[in-house]
Amino acid sequence: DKPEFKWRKSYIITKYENWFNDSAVTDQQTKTSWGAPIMWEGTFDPLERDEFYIQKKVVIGLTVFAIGRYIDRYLKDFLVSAEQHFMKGLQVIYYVMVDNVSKAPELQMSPGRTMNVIKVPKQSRWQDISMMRMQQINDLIQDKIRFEVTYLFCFDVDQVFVGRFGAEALADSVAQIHSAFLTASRNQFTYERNPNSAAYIAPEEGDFYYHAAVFGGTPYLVFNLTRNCLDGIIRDKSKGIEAVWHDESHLNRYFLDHKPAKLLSPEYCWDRRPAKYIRYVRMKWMPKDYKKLRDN
Ligand code: 2GW
Ligand code: MN
Repeated sequence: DKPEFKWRKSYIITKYENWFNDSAVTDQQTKTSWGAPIMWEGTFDPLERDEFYIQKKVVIGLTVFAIGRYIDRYLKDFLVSAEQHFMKGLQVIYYVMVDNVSKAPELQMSPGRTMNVIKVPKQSRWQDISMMRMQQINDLIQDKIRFEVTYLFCFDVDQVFVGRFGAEALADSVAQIHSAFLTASRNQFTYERNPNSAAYIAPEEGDFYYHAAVFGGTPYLVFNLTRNCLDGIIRDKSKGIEAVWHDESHLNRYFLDHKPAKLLSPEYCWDRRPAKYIRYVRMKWMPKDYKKLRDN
């Protein structure tokens, strides 16, 4: 008999805000123990980076999913803001995955930028909508993206770009530090703690808590990442278990074993705390009405 998967709504609504360590981001770690840079405003020269990548004629891919109510609620704001701030001046190909193609917004793209709208099936459980992105990204890299882009970024849709998100973020594999856990200690990280899950991380393990709302790298390495996460998700499903933070738990397991080449500071995916907590905000979460969007 299968356990029933239920979203712990009360947990989310009441406890979520408490996760945030309510202090300004001051001391900035700019390098990991394995030598990967952590990108903060002031640690790079934006013009120099852009020049280098424009001359190399790189093409940047971006995947984003909007299924069901997320199309109307988030997709247009995400894309319009990406046109203003994401890899400005570089060649960009958007891969917009929706369950209803006719609802995708029609936008005027800047020169050198194109948008593909791709129909994907709607999973009935929202946890599967989130997790099965790993499968759909993996399939699309295999069939299409690997022939078209130099680097690929994969994003949640419930966020907007508000500042530069440029070539400094490019690397072979890129992970996003979750803003809520920047100053948290390892035992506060919400890794999967069930040893039977493929996403299990032992209490004495872990580098950072990564946010699945942003990850990227070369198509080859994002292929590897999505394949690994998907395999873990499927293995868990066959045992009737599901990791506490779904695809994000598996992503954290993956990056523990395959250290990312570059980390993005929380400037690149900032929560909704006022900007006084951080020097520069590049992307920020959109408000979420959990009741309305998660009532299923
Ligand atoms: C998600 C939750 C509840 C109800 C609906 C959905 C939903 C998600 C949906 O109806 N339509 C949809 O397109 N999505 C896609 O999945 C969309 O791209 C969205 O950004 C993504 C992840 O769902 P989201 O953003 O509501 O979840 P978060 O912000 O709590 O995401 C973190 O945790 C997730 C796993 O629970 C993922 O790992 C995600 O990458 C994390 O940022
Ligand atoms: Mn999200």
